[in-house]
Amino acid sequence: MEKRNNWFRSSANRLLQGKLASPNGVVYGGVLVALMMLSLCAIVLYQSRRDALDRTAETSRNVALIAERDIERNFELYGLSLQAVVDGLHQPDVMALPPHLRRLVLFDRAATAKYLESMLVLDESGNIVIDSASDVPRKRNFADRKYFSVQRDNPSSGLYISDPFRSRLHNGAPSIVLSRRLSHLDGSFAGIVVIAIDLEYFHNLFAGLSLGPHGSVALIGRDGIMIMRQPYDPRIIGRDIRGASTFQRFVATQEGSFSDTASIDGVRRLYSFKNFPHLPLIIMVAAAEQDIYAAWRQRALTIGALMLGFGCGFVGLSAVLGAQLRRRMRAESELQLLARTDDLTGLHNRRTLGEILDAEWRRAKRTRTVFSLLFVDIDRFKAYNDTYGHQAGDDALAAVARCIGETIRRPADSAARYGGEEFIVVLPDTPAAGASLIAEKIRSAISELGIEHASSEYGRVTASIGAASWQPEQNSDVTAVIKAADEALYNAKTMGRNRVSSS
Ligand code: GH3
Ligand code: MG
Ligand code: MG
Repeated sequence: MEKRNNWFRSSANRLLQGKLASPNGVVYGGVLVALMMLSLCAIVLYQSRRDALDRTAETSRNVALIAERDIERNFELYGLSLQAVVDGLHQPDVMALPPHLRRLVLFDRAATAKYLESMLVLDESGNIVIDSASDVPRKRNFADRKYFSVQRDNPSSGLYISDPFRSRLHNGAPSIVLSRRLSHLDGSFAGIVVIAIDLEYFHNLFAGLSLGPHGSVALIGRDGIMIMRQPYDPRIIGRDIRGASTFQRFVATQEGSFSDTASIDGVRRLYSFKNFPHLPLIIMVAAAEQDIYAAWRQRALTIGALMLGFGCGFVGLSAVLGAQLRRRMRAESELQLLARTDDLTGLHNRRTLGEILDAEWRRAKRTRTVFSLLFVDIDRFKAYNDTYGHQAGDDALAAVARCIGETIRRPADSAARYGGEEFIVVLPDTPAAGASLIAEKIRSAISELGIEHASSEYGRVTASIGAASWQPEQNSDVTAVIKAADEALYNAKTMGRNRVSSS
């Protein structure tokens, strides 16, 4: 468990230091956070758009329900009044009454209701025989009306609601008629009783409803005839919309909601409809999608623009932070490199040499491998300085250092300036023979530089090299190896310089 925790902690640290703390990590992190904020904003806006739709659907359903109840209650009352007339006509006592009393008995106060144009009794030929408006029936014949022929030809029509028509008795006002059949005792047709209702009733009922600038509400017969529609257009009243795709869906189920484009004005709306439970009518309330989403769109634009600006700002800030971090890291690594290298030669400095020796020494001991070290000292360098000047001495030092660096090729090998004109080459995992070989290569490479040195017995800049190795079976430490290499170097010097000597 502890091991697992450690693993987790070190992975997290690696991730933090390696990825998130890197300049690119900061930028990617910023982009990720901005994207997450934008996605969250998009989800919230999408949800509020759906809420707007749901709320509208619910409001439409409620409006449809209330309109339906109002219409159905009124029609129930009209139906009862018609039934009362039918019943009264079967009473010989009532029929024996003088016309004005008979009128009072047959047509109660319902006949004076607002929007109720007239109540009439028609005989089997379609002539008015009893008129709610006057004791002397107006001389009109309605045998040509569809509601008359329907009742005449179908004994079982019951309460029949006509299609809208222009009333002859009321100066062409748009009306509908509710009718009931009168039968003789033998069941044969005796005429009809009708109530004519001014369509103004529906017009006023719908006009009071607030459905948005492009909303609409309509009352449609189940046979597809438009009875009333808001926004009101007299040309639409009585139109047959049986072929419209929306109507097909109205009759498919008792009630429901769906989105569709209206065949009448081409506006896309959310339709809520309900078939009347007791009448062959359908009420439809439709809200235009442009109205439903108008407020939402405004809000979405404002919030979306703000969030986008905020997200872009966040990404920009991350980019600036990332760039700053990159600059700092570069400066840090440059500083680190400076602290580790020797100014003049570009090789490792003495401090770094200490670290390298320490690490390689421990590794050699752990893996029990041979470890070699070369001590390089330029010959007669004091004389060189004296002859050619300090600046020339510096240049020669740098050239020799470059030469040493280029001669050691293995990545594990490293060279450092030990001090003055002395260098140490560390050769891990290299036996004495190999070390001597490399030392000889360095020596000849320095000599081949051909830097003139008049005060030297060789006439050119040369170096002496002392090599020492550590065997795993030896029980000594790194300073002993350095000392051995130094002694070997001393030997090389005493043996005539420009040579390699091994301890
Ligand atoms: P030997 O062959 O015995 O090594 O003779 P040497 O003159 O090289 O010996 P010594 O160690 O006495 O002299 C080293 C000289 O190297 C002293 C100094 O003039 C020169 N020197 C040391 N460091 C620098 C440096 O950074 N720049 C220059 N130009 N000269 C340096
Ligand atoms: Mg020296
Ligand atoms: Mg020297």
